[in-house]
Amino acid sequence: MSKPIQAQRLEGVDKNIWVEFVKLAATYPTVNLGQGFPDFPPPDFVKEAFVKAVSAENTMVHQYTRAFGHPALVTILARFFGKLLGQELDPLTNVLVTVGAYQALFCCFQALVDEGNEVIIIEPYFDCYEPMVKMAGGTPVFVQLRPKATEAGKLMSSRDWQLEPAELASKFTERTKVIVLNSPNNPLGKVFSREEMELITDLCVKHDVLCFSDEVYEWLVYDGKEHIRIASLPGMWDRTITIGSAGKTFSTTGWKVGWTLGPDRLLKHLRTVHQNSVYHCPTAAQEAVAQAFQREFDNYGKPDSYFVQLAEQLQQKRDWLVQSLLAGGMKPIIPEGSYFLTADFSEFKSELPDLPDSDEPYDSEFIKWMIKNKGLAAIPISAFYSTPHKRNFDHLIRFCFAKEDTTLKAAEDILQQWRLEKTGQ
Ligand code: IK2
Repeated sequence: MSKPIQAQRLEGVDKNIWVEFVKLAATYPTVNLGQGFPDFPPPDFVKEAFVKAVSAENTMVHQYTRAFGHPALVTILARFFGKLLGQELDPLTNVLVTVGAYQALFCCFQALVDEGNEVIIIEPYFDCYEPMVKMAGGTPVFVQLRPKATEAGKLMSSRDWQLEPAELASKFTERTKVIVLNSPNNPLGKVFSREEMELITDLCVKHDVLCFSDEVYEWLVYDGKEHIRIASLPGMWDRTITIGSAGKTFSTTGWKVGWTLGPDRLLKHLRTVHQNSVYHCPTAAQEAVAQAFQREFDNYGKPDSYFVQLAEQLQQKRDWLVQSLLAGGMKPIIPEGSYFLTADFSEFKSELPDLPDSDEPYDSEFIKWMIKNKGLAAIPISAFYSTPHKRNFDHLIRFCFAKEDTTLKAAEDILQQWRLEKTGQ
């Protein structure tokens, strides 16, 4: 008998929504509101920092740097986030630089989740959490954000999606090792309130559970909403790993610079995974991100701060897309943060020819049809749910509004034209 080729840990984790939908959007001419990246350039000071890094007289910027983070970057990250977390951070032991937030997440699960451990994931969730838990040998346990009924005539907000405290508490068992928190959340854009964070904190402390807090959209909060860092709540620093992304922070997703912040007792195990996998991240991009953070440190909270400006810009883009979708006949859920907006497309259900034999969720079929027939790309919400729940919300699709005004205008035109065709007016 021939030997099995595939390692068992890859069982059931081979499909990936990004591989499939990025390819589709590239195959057909589309206005791409699918994958979460800005199609506008990063600010000049960020681009200049990169150019300066590679043209610097210090030729060592072209060589390996410190495995766990370029010294200039870990130093400024420790200063910057130490202030925000109310915690003295040691650049060498409390910060680890990674290949984007994606590798940060991978290090967390590989380092701290074992066979038999349960990991609580809040649905809808950034899709990679589930396969990463499984590859580490753990068991994902899902708890849903439940949409509350809204007043007639009022648009739903991501704030209306809430955890049921008793339901959440029931998921914590002796086997629970970690809860994953993502605020602002991808895909809904929900920004968890202090009360919701306190509920999670109490349960983590009571059951001795760790928290992986994915905060890649930390600067992208709207309408004066506050981003709360769970590691800053009493009792949480010592049990939390905070994950960040320069891609989302400086509109440079292609640089793939990310980081984790946390106590040495946790980070030392992440360093073991890191040194035995990628070992080290590109030096020049780290140097540029360090310079960009230094500039933001000096401008913190001021009108010149990119973090302030980017949130203002994106709030306007969010509002534009909300109006376009409403005019086009979809019902948007207003996000309080992130790059994303989720919309109900139930009114369009009759558009698609019947596909009785398809075992694919309806939202996925709909987007494939929309890409091919209308030239507009989005991402199905079913991709952000576990298999048993995928069909419960397949009347929703996710749009990315971190796009040039010309892209948003092109999307508006498509929706308008589509509406005209539907209504015949
Ligand atoms: N965590 C979350 C919540 C993310 O959204 C991302 C980036 N994903 O964006 C693609 C999309 O949803 O369209 C990451 C982590 C990974 O971040 P990075 O690019 O720094 O690896």
